[in-house]
Amino acid sequence: MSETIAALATAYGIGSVSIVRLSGKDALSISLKLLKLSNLEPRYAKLAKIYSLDDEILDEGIVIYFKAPASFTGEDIVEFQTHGGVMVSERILNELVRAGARLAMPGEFSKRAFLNGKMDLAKAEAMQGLITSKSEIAAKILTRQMQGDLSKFVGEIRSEVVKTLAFVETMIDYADDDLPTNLLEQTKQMLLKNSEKLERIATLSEQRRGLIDGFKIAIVGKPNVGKSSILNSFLAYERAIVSDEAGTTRDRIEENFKIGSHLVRIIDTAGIRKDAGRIEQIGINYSISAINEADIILAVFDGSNPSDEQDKEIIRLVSNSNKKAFFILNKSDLAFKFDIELEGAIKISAKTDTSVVLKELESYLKTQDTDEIMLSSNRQILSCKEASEALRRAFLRLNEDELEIFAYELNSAIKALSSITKPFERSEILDEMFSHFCLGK
Ligand SMILES: Nc1nc2c(ncn2[C@@H]2O[C@H](COP(=O)(O)OP(=O)(O)OP(=O)(O)O)[C@@H](O)[C@H]2O)c(=O)[nH]1
Ligand SMILES: [Mg+2]
Repeated sequence: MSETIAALATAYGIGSVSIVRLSGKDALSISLKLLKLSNLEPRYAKLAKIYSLDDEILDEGIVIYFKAPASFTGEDIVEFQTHGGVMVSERILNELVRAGARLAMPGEFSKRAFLNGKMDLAKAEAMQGLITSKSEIAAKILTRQMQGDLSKFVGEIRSEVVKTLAFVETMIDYADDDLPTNLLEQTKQMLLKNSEKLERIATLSEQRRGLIDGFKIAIVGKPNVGKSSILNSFLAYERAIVSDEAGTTRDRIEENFKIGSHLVRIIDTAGIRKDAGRIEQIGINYSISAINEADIILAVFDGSNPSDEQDKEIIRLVSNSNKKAFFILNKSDLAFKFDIELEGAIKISAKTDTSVVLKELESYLKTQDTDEIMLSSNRQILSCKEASEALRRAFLRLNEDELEIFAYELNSAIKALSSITKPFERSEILDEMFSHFCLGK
């Protein structure tokens, strides 16, 4: 961490202000060179001219110096608030590099903050999740998580397990007696309770990944049933080509839009295509992959025609997927001829109004909102599952009176729990984790 790193901290593109961030032991001296100043007062916003090393003026902006350790990374940081757009900040970055800094890797500022003890891993991941979160509720949960909710939750379970382990190790070392029965019972309860708690939070978080990543909704159905018409109606513009020719949509089309407080991603697929009496495998594959990827499926049928084999295939695929699905009988402006009873099916005419589908989606998404703690990365989910399983195994060992293996399982649980918040020894795991962070963060 001896190098001084620099990066654009705001999004790359047009905006009124850009922030260039510099962190490391030479941050101040490098900045002073470009500012032609002899010093900067910590935590004071200073309006200053920024020069190149060749004395050319690059911009005039606000400069703020955060003296170590009272900064985001725990190192000296200087932030340059420059005029927005791409060119000004890029020129300043180039000069910072010429003056001795190097360009930061994605997540490198956060990684330094972590290594300098400014935040634990749970907080770092909550911060990253917050930046990319796709729903108001996720933003709420993750803000709380940054304040330490998840660390507290994990810490409490960890300390209960540590206490038990300490006690058991003493028993193994110093006593031949059996554990007192009331304590044994208490320990068993603790193991089961915490194993369930961890399992629950992992499962909930897995099911609700969409809160952070954005729920994916796939529109599937055979050709010509009105899938693209529904997409266009949702987006309120002609995004996809609609025609009475079966197989109009060949590629998959993806768009983001907001339903209630959720930013969702909707996928319009090519559907199952029939070719010379043979169901084309490629069409089926399109539908299957969209169904697998999606959190929610809109299975569309043409209500003005009797069902056929292809409709049945869609129903089968959707039912087997175990995903949340809405059945939609489209073309309700025409005479109704569909002959399969689909529970809860929504009748619409994409030509006139799809708002009832949006309402159903919105109320379903609302049911996914939660006030509970959520794990914001797969890494956290995996660690919680590992800890939960280790506690369950520990419970079984205790039942069989195998105290040494019991202690080993408790250790595994503690290790898994610690990995959520506390340092990993293996630096490549850290590199892997922080590399998914934004540049300049
Ligand atoms: N009468 C009526 N026609 C509709 C309705 N919705 C769609 N259509 C018509 O059905 C035809 C097919 O619509 P699309 O939206 O292209 O259907 P699709 O499912 O995307 O078709 P592919 O892309 O070929 O798989 C077009 O001619 C639409 O105008 C509806 O509610 N009522
Ligand atoms: Mg289409």
